[in-house]
Amino acid sequence: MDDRDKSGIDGKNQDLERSREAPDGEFLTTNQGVRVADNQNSLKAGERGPTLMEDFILREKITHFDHERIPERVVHARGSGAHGYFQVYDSMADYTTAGFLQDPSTTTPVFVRFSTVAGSRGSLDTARDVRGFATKFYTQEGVFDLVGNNIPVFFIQDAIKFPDVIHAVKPEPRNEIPQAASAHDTFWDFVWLTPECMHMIMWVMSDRAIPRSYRMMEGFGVHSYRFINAKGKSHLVKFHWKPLLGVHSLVWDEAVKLGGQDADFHRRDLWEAIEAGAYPEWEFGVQLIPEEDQLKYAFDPLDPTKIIPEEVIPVRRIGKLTLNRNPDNFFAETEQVAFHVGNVVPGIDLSNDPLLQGRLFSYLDTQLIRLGGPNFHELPINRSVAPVHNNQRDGFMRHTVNTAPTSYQPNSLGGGCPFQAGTTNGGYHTFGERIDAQKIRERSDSFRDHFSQATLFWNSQSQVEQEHIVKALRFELGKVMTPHVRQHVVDLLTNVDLDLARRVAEGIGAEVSSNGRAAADAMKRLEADWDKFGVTSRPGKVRKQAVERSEALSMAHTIKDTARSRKVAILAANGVDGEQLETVKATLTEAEAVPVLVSPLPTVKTSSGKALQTDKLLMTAGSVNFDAVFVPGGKESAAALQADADALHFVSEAFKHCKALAASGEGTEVLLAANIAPPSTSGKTNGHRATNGHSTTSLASLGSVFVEPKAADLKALGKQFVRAIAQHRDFSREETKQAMRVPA
Ligand code: HDE
Repeated sequence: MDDRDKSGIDGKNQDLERSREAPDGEFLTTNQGVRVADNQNSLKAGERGPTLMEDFILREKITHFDHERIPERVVHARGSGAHGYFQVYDSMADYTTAGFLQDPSTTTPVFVRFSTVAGSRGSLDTARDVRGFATKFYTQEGVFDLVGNNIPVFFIQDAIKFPDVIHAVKPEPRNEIPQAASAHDTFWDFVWLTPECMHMIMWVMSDRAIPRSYRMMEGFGVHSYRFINAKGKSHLVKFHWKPLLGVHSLVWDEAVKLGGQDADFHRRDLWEAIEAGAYPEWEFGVQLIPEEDQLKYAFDPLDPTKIIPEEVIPVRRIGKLTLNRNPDNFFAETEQVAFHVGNVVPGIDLSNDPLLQGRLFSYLDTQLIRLGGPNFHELPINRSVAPVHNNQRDGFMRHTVNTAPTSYQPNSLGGGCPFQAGTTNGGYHTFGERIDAQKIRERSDSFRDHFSQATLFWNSQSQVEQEHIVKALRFELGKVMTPHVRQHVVDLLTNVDLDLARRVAEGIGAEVSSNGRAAADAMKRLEADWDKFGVTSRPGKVRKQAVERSEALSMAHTIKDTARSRKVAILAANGVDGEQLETVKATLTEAEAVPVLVSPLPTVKTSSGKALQTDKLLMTAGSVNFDAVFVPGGKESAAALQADADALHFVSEAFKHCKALAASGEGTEVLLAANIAPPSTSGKTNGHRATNGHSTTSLASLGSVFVEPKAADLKALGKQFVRAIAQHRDFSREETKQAMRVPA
């Protein structure tokens, strides 16, 4: 008999209900349910006497407190999670028997945990780092975990190198410095000695490593997995998550400042969006390779340092993930959730990717130390909604009360239960891949091309994206104190792209030969030093990729059609023109953006005397917390803001970060006072002149700065503003930055 849960979308929520506790209207008790009469005073021998050992209430409370902490994850310690559901668009029966991928009417509850990798649990959200994107599908056939990242490749090809790369990136062993940062000697020392890192290095030095939001990141399964259909046919499959808000990033200066302004920036963003009903959504994509075609490409699909370019095999979008509920309790859910790449369901199988193979060991093992024993699958967030019956017994913290008279199989005393399912009753069946090989400790030759996809990534970036990669590398290597480490990373870059290497070298004082043999010279230098340190994973022949550029690799081509959930600061002080403020605010709200009143004052009085509650005091909210800024008119308000250095900095910083700006009426003068102007405007006399000589007409010539000095058509202003916010940033400002009067 099949007693599987059929409760669908709300299944996990109902399941969690069994474990929820709420104190509403209840008395305080001990853990034994005894009511506590006094929670303010311990039991003492007399008024001024010592506390008594006897005080079991005190001892229970303090003992529990002393044991509140569990070991944080060794990687991905800092995270943020949310509940949601998944729905497939069309049956995938041609490729897989996985039940949750058969029927568009099936909704599968999920829990997703996003994370940074290197930092500890209390570190900042906006560090330059890979982001984890781990999804637990509570399917009717058991739990399927897709434990992925926001970058489609990894640093290393073999699991045996994982402790090394993580030790290298973690704070240095002598002084535990720096926290949550790769910009230090040991990381880059590992990189130059591990050339297979180069493709991943390009991604982590790009703005992908500083996402604007968890909601605006792609996700990737990284490894090839397998889909198996009812006939037993196998396809290798790469999994993708494509965010419907597009893929957007911070700029580095912003990321650094957010570390101080709001270390919880990504957590808060996810939490607030879900609370506000702006549910984040991703489409689930697959790239499929028939089993027999594995070796047909210019990369080995088992090599986790390689992508399948989307031009070679398009990503087929097969379903949608929606996150619609915040956890009730961070520890119980986000901290205790335990993912495992070995949690697969029938129809989804593993590949021989040597990194995936090592992970299959690691994830179960790590939960034993982190969650203290083998029963972590019983924790509410981890337990399957499909029923669990087996002969596993006992262990620390066992929750299940097994009532059967037997705990072995085969048995007759327990009626033979639980029965083996076989494949006819939905039992998991492993793909019968034929393996006939000698045991070796070696890397496949098909894994040795370490540069061609790094070059593909570089070539696919926009001019601005390339410049950001150069700056990131200069920053990171600029913090490396050992000259030979810096030089050898540049030597590796020389083999990725000569122009890239030259630009980085220039900024950090490294060398690139100018004799036309730069790459060969760099490789010679590397080979000599690799010999000294016993490096065996040498690069082999560079393979010609099918494409020289791939649009999918650049964020410049992403979705830019919505201002939904974007935070817009409305900067105002007493005397603000309430009508201007409300008109633009209404347009923003209509576009589902989130207007936030920012002011030096806790309450703002409009020119008509209305009192508005400030949402964020200027001193608590830098412009880095917002996607765009609007400064409404009102003589008194504009004058106060022009006289306030923090307000001017707020505006000019948003401009520097290429964000959309708008101003109406006298608000325009605040922009001018903040020195926002294209270079040609200084000294021009047409248009409304501010005291510093810049003009509002010239402001209007800045693509994404919108001004209405006469406050005539504010609806049109609002609409233009919304369109610019949807563009995320106006990077043309960076392209011409050198020439522009941008305050530092
Ligand atoms: Fe992980 N990884 N990893 N990893 N990983 C962990 O498991 C490990 C790798 C990823 O939100 C740990 O429960 C090894 C690739 C995510 O709870 C640990 C190797 C990818 C998360 C572990 C890798 C990931 C983890 C630490 C190389 C992207 C957070 C805590 C063989 C495809 C999951 C834990 C969460 C967490 C081991 C490489 C993603 C130690 C040995 C590649 C998203 O088991």
